[in-house]
Amino acid sequence: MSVKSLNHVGIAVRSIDEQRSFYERTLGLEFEGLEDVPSQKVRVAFFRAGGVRLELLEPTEPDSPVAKFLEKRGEGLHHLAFTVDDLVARIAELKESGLRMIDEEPRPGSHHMQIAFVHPKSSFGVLTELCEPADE
Ligand code: CMX
Repeated sequence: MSVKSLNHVGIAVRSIDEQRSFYERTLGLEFEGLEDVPSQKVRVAFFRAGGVRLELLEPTEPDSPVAKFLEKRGEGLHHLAFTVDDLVARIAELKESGLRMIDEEPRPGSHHMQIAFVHPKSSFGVLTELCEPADE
């Protein structure tokens, strides 16, 4: 399998409003907008950093995976997301090679992407997301 590119870096935050000006004003990154992702129980803010995005993730429910993460580890790097072709086939390859998938089939993510997560225990402690534009 080969990924096409690093799509975005996910950062868990308690409050997007509190952190937005650091990324937008202090670092001068382009703010691309806010989105609710009900399937993941998060609200996200995107910033463009060259060819890569930063995704700030704020939990919207106490049982959101990001709420659990914040409780356990605090704010900071949450996941890396890589763009792939044919997500269904990539998931099958990873499962065949013995990796533990959180998502065994694609599910909807932000930015009109279909996504699937590899369990961090199978990716050396780094939560890894594969994503594919939904209309491809
Ligand atoms: N990065 C690295 N390790 C992580 C992690 C993360 N983001 N989140 C959890 N873990 C680790 C925990 O520290 C824990 O490790 P230890 O057993 O060594 O303590 C282990 O994974 C299990 O974690 P847990 O707190 O017991 O939580 P759960 O098992 O309930 O869930 C996980 C963990 C990764 C399966 C869950 O967070 C998940 O399904 N994540 C994928 C979905 C997601 O994160 N969505 C939000 C982003 C959506 C988006 O980008 O749109």
